[in-house]
Order: sequence, then C-alpha cells, then structure tokens
Amino acid sequence: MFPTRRQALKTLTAAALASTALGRLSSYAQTPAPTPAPAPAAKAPTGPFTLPPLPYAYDALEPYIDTETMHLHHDKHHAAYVNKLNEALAKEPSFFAGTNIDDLMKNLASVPESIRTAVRNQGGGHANHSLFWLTLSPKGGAPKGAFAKALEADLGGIDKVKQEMAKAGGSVFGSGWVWLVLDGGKKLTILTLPNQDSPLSEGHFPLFGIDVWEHAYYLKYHNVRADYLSAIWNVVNWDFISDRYDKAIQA
Ligand code: MN3
Repeated sequence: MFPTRRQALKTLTAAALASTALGRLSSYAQTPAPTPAPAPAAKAPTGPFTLPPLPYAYDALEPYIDTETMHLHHDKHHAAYVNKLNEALAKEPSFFAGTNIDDLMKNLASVPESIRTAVRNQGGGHANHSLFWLTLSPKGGAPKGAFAKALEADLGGIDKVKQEMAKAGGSVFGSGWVWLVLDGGKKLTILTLPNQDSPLSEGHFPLFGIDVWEHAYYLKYHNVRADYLSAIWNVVNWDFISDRYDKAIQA
C-alpha cells in the first residue's frame, strides 16, 4: 500500500518536528519544522486601568527599600492587581462607567456583587499601591504647615505618629496596611486594615499607608518587620503628604 500524499506529508511533518532539537545541533538539519501558528492569546483586557510608572528610579530608596523589592513590588505585584481588576470589570461591562480608582473604591458597595470581592481586593491593591509610591521619596523631609499642626493637635506630633504606626503595623496579623487617614470628621487617625482593603471604602481619606505585606520587605528584612517599619521613615515624602492633607481639608 502506498501512503496517500496527505499521509506522507503528515509523516514527514512529524519526523521533521521530532528532529527539530537534534537538527538545531547538527549542520545536517533536515527540512525545518513548520513554524506553528501562534496560539490565539487569551485576550487580557488592557484597561480601563493601567499601571502607573514609579515616580523615581527603582534604586532611589536604597538602602532602606532595596531595588529588587521595588521591581517585584511594582512590576509584578502592583501590575497583577491592575490586570486582575481589569479582568473583573470586564465581566460586568454595563457597570463600569470610567470613574477613577479612588471613586471606585469609595463606592465599593455599589459594585455588582459578582465582582465586588475582586474589586475590593484588586482595586484596593491598585489604589493603595498607587498612593504608596507617591508617598515615598529619597528626599525625606518633615511634615509642614497645617498638616504638621494637625499632627500635633490630633496625634501628639510626628514622633508619636511614627511610634504608633510602627506599633500598629507590627501588630497586623497576616497581610495588611497601617494607615494615617483623615476620618469622616477630618481628624487625623491611625488605623490598620487587612489585606488590600482601602480606607476609602470605609469612609476615610488615606494620607499615608505602610504596606506590611511580606512582599514589601521580606527580601531585605526577612522576618523582621520591625526593622522595615523603623527604616521606612527615612524615605517618606512628607511634602507630598502635607500637600495632600491641605487639599483634602479644603475640599
Ligand atoms: Mn504591596
């Protein structure tokens, strides 16, 4: 029996495929394997939200926050929150009308139930990290103006705030954040929230949060979260936070 032409082609193709690895090593390469058509990529939504670039170089916060942590934290963790948030929103196309991330988190209760947990976690992750990068800076500095006065009046001053935030951040069990917020009555308050829960969803306005997930410090500080919580004060962007306070209090 002679193979049909189609069968012969099939056999040849299989042989060519099987020999590809060897063929690369040998100058006697046979018929090159046909380039397989690319598999149709699962279409990942590319919006509506995008990963904001870091406002400084990856190594800018050295030695307090190391370069490798910044790469992983921003390029992998934060990027994943953005991607998964977009995926969740794509499941409810009639819901999302293009508000910004902060408004979305403020109105979490109005998000369709089918995606509310995803938006809480992934949207919270996006909102929290977007603010986090902006509140850090190699410049350091000190609280100023009305914000510095409010820190004194509401919380006993910056040294007390550092102590309290380090203490509260150290007591977060598992993953979460310690926050300096303006509460509903526009009073400065320190609180902790689990996971990626956004203070915005609780009626608070976040001024500065410290990420105490292990991914934020483990590469450099290992299991010693307390060292991270005392080092981070060297790279807090107090100018930015003071300005953010001014705008919030005037709003
Ligand atoms: Mn994080």
